[in-house]
Amino acid sequence: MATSSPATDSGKTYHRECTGDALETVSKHQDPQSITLFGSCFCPFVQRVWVAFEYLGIPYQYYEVDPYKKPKDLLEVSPKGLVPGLKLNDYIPPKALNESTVILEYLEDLASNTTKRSLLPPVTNPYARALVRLQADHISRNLVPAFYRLLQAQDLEAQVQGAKEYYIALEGVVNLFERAEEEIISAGGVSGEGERRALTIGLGLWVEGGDLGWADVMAGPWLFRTTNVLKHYRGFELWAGDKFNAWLDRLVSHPAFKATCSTEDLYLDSYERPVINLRSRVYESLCECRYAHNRPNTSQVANAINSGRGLP
Ligand SMILES: N[C@@H](CCC(=O)N[C@@H](CS)C(=O)NCC(=O)O)C(=O)O
Repeated sequence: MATSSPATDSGKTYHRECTGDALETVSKHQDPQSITLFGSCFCPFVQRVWVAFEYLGIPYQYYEVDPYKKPKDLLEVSPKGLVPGLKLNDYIPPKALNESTVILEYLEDLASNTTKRSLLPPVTNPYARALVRLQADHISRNLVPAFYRLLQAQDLEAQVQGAKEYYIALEGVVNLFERAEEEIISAGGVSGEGERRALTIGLGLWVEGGDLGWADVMAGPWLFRTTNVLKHYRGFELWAGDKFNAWLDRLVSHPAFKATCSTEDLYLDSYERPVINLRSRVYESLCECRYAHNRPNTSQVANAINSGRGLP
């Protein structure tokens, strides 16, 4: 369950370069391509998009940026200076896209015309697609904000409450996965293995024998950070359900996901700054001050959660 944060700030800060498997992937994606992915090694919103590039087989050049410094080339592709951003180099002049969920939709459309891969159930099964979108909606509106509320909760009471809310959000994901499996596969009177396999398409790794799906990509980066960042800073343990754990194992070891993962230290170091520093009221007022002067290196996500606003 929740515990309070480590008492001291060791001064670690976010990394500016990937490590481990992610670094290897970056090194394979340095040549110019039609699409440049503006990413940051620690960012879960970037990881979402990055996993989709890998899974859908869309060529890209990876370009590491520091979103807290707001370099000009990042602002050109993402008006708020948030990562991820895409630069679409085939247009003259180049065009741009931002917002992880919009980018995901774009990549899905692109792949349907090129690599023919997809993270969603086929268009011939609109109800299955809608159920997957319900999962994605819950992940965006409940799971991701609950993750940050727990991570940024400072006193023990708020952390316990945050942990409860995060469990409830996780349970909501599981219920929606179960619903899709039940309604699309189990209740359909499936006659053979071939039909079962066809129906699992796009339902994601929750279903045994399934492949990576839309909701896996939407939630995966935060689930992964639950196993390292939330565990380390909040003592948060995921419940021991066999099916849940088997799903999570399949997800974090899926080649497209693994290819985008840095080593654990990168995530622990990168989240120390908001987590520990926000404990101190003195630092909180400094943060406010930086924000008011619109200086970089104040997280828009952290500010939104602190003030109860929706995520940027
Ligand atoms: N809604 C955005 C959120 C992206 C986001 O918040 N990215 C963070 C890094 S994880 C960022 O760029 N932060 C810079 C800042 O807060 O100024 C999306 O889904 O793409």
